Amino acid sequence: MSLFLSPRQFAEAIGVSESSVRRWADSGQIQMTRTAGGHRKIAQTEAIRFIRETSAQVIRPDLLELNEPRHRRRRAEAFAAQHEQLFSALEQGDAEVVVGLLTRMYVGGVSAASICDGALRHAMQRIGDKWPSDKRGIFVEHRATSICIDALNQLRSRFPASKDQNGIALGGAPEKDPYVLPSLMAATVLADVGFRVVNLGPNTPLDVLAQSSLELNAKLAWISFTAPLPKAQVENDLSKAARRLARKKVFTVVGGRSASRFRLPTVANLRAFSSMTEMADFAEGLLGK
Ligand code: B12
Repeated sequence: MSLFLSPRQFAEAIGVSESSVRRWADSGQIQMTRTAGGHRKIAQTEAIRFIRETSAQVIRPDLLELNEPRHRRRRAEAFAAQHEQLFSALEQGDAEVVVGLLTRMYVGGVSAASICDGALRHAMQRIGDKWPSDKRGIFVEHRATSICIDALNQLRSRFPASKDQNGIALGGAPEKDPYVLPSLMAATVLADVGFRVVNLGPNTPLDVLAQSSLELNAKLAWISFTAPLPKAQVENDLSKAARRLARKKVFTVVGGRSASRFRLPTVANLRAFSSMTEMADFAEGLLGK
């Protein structure tokens, strides 16, 4: 929500002319502030004070965004309902519903990063928590993972093709890390931002990942850590790979639920992010968006 109104918005909200509002501001009856760009604005709290004190009649409450809390509550409720539906569909193995929900969210303006960090992550977390390691749990977990893989690939097919020939991103999860979804999510998010992506997936030796990134002239190489791998080995492999990539000015981006276990090497082009959203912001910057 914007906590400020333009003089015109305020004027329309109470049914007066914009010049009246400016006159009140000049005579100090209502306070205006200036934005960084030099535009005059009225804080919502100041607008409300003025209306109360002068008994001005509000004819367009929507312009004052006074209905906002209800909108926000409705939006939060809609989000919660979508999260719940996604969890049930994944738990019950209903692939069509999952694809439909993700598509609706995306078409409704939710970024791939928010879908991954929000609904998808929470649903998979609940599946992991609800089904501890018994046979039924393995079945539900594997089926849900497989549905998510299909759904993310279908979602990606809806993104416009990248026109930036230099914007290649390549990545995967390290050797002995079997997790498919985290790296696929990174690929999906980077494609949404506009990169051309190559996802090497789970179980990729980091020297192979570095070598392939250099061969393809990638701008960014992501590494997703989920499995609790031996610290010393990972730190050594990561340090070598990140240094190699940094020499050619490639950015190494690391993340994943076990990434914080490792001591990261001090390398100029290495970045660690805890969410897809943070990575997407950084990646947009790299593409100059
Ligand atoms: C599916 C699953 C499996 C499947 C994986 C199938 C496959 N091929 O992918 C299988 C069956 C292999 C499996 C095995 C095991 N699993 Co498991 N698994 C899960 C589960 C349910 C979902 C994982 C997933 O895909 N999540 C979706 C991802 C995308 O979410 P995320 O990892 O949180 O990622 C987010 C961020 O970390 C970040 N991120 C991730 N990667 C990256 C990368 C970059 C670059 C950036 C910027 C950000 C980023 O963004 C993501 C979106 O927000 C989780 C539960 C959970 N909470 O996630 C347990 C879970 C991870 N597993 C767990 C365990 C214990 C195991 C096993 C040890 C079980 C066992 N007894 O054998 C084995 C270990 C396997 C191994 N070799 O390490 C534990 C881990 C506990 C811990 N602290 O280490 C969890 C948390 C379940 C639990 N609640 O206890 N598992």
